[in-house]
Amino acid sequence: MNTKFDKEEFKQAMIYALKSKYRKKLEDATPQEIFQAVAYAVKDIIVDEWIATHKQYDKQDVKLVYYMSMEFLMGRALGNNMINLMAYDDIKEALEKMGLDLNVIEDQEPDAALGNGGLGRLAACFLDSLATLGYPAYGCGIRYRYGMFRQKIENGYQVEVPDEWLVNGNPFEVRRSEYSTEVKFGGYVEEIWEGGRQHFIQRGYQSVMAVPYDLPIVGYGNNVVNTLRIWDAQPINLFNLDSFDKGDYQKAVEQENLAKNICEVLYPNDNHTAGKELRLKQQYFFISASVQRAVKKYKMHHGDMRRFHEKNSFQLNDTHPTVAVPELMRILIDEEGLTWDEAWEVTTKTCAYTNHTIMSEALEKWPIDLFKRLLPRVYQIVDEINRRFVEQIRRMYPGNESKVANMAILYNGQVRMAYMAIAGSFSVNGVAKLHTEILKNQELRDFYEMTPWKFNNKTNGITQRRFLLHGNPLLAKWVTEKIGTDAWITDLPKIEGLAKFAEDPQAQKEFNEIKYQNKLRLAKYIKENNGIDVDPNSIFDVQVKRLHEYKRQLLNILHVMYLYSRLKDDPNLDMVPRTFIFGAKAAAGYKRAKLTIKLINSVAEVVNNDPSIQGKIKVVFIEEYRVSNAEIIFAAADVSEQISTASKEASGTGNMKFMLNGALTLGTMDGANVEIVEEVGIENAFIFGMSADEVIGYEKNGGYNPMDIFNNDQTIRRILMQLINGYFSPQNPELFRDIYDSLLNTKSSDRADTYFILKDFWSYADAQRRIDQAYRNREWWTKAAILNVAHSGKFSSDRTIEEYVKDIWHLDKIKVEV
Ligand code: 26W
Repeated sequence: MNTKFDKEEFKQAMIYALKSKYRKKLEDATPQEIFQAVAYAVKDIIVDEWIATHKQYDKQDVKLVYYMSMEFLMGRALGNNMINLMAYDDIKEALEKMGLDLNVIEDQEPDAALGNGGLGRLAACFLDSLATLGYPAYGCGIRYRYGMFRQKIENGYQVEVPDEWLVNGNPFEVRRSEYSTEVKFGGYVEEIWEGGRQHFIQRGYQSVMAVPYDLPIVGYGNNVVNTLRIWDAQPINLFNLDSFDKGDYQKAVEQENLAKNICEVLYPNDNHTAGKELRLKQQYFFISASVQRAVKKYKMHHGDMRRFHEKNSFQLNDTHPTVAVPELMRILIDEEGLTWDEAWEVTTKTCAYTNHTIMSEALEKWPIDLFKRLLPRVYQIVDEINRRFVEQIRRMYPGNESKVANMAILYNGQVRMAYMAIAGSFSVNGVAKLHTEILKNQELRDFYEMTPWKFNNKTNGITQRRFLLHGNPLLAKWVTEKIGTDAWITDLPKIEGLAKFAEDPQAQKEFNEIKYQNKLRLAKYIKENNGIDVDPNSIFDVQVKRLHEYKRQLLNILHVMYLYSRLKDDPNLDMVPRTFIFGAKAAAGYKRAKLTIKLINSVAEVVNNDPSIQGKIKVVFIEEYRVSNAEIIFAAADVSEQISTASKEASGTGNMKFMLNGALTLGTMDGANVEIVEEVGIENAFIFGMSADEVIGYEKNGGYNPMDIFNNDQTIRRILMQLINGYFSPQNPELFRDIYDSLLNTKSSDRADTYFILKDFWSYADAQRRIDQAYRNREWWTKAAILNVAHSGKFSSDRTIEEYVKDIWHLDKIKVEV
């Protein structure tokens, strides 16, 4: 309960917002207008704390972390803000008194989908934890006009629809034009001597004005409100010049277009770089603006730029913000007059880099020509960073040019961003234990050998405030009742207190009832959104995440096809009814991923409409998987599918959200699954498949030959033939040929079955069989589910953030009184 909350005051604030924003009375307002009014009333409460927090920053002269990220997958803000203000129940009641339903109001808010998947959602969880723990922090990103596309499923195919998330305005944002700053592109560098030193001046450039919008990040129950600052681009108004010649006019038009394009849209690629010029523009745009602001802010209270790192850390969320390294160098040298060595010292004590993937397609490399043309001065600095770095490599490994080839930042006509991030940072971290080991021993081995002290692990986490307290209110309330405290909300390991109820019959009954209610809630959602009836007594077996070959949704659906064939052979087959639930967006240009969505929907079409199998299997593809419906999905899951090819999933965070909500993991020993099993015990999960070492071993030897399996295994052959004989696509038997080929390499020159789907098939099917058996023993299953919740304590992003603070950022907490 928030002691400062006053229902009457809240109501008046709402009514005032309706009046001033829409000239309306409550009874005439639309649901969207009511949402806006509620949000403004909530913002009213937030702003006082927001101001107080920033006053406190100044007063304590705090060190700040800037979390630099091209993606922040925030989801909806209203519910979470109310929860963190500890005013959720009060507001809910106040609204009920006015005859308003909070759930309906929350559903009016579009998701802020300024991210693709795991990396973007992690950034959002981190902001929540930073504020809740009272650490001074800014998120720095881009205010995309269109976020992640909205997904429609038409005739089984994914169709992308623009995400116009800002059409009704964003009630929580505050435009801070007073902090606008210019960002320059292109032109050339003029070098002049003046005052006994060389100066570099960018000429003939185009520029845009970066305008920040601030979003409040409310800490849980501590009066702390941090800031997510997202930048918009505006043209610099050359038309206002008193006189301009033709050249200026041309330039003005070009600059206007540049500004219009930069923040237009989030690139919807996950783990795959398209190497587009506009993306590099986006990167430099938000980084230059953020770094300029950070420097200005520092200078308001400090004189010595050589001590900048004592008050600032820049955390680079993957390689996307890496241009922060040369940009900080540029500002320190060109604008602040530091020497190269001084500037390098500051930069490498300010920047820290997090790696989120080992997928080679995801490694960002920019053609030198493009980089130089777009960022001429920054490129000169990159060139010098590289020159010195290569020199250092040669000193360490005289005569060993392969080390240079393996590590140089500029190589083969490209700028290798990951290598620049490593060279320019004092810390390089992976996102789960296994992932960090693979970085050290395989992917980044040479860098690890050279500078082992830079490398460290920070296993990811998730915020329990959104994914339990908000997403699963029934379970949240039950946890608090059982363990006799709500301390888990800010101290998740406390949830361990549940373990002693795992076998208690009464507790089991209550737990199962809650799971059942959550399954009803999801069934209702599926009925409303997909028109499919699902049985809440069936096992809800869920795989929700981005669609990617390495995540192996294909393995899942092939297994469904296998089960279906068994049921066709034997309609009386004894199995617990199962609902296979999928949710995934495929990158718009990723053909095979999109075809996999079509395959899932085609199988669903056949299976769901075949009365002969008596409803034993249902397949559901949930359209438009996103943060807001994820909360409903996790709460309802029995089985959490985490089946990536071992070594490929850096961490995964969905796996943690399922665990927290009492689903059992069906997974490979990959990413954070390894640590989940460590916490909950392998006996309370269903683990299968090749190990990371085995996979890496095969890869080093050019893969394996899936044809051996195909030729010798009738069952697998039968399933695969269904991909090319029209079994699920009678109108077009060739429809799934590409998927078939990807597994068997009959035409293409790529290696076949790169993700070891056939090789892991029987091991997966066996794990699925064990699930079927285990679910029949309701006491056992419920016990295991409760134990999963009880042992999820490690996976709070609060723990992760404390580790970043202790090992990397070294921040002090602030205390805010209002
Ligand atoms: C350049 C295109 C691009 C876009 C996004 C390349 C790479 C990415 C991200 C690294 C993809 C991503 O979201 N990675 C995920 O990060 C999560 C948070 O650390 C991990 O839990 C996931 O395992 C990882 O796939």
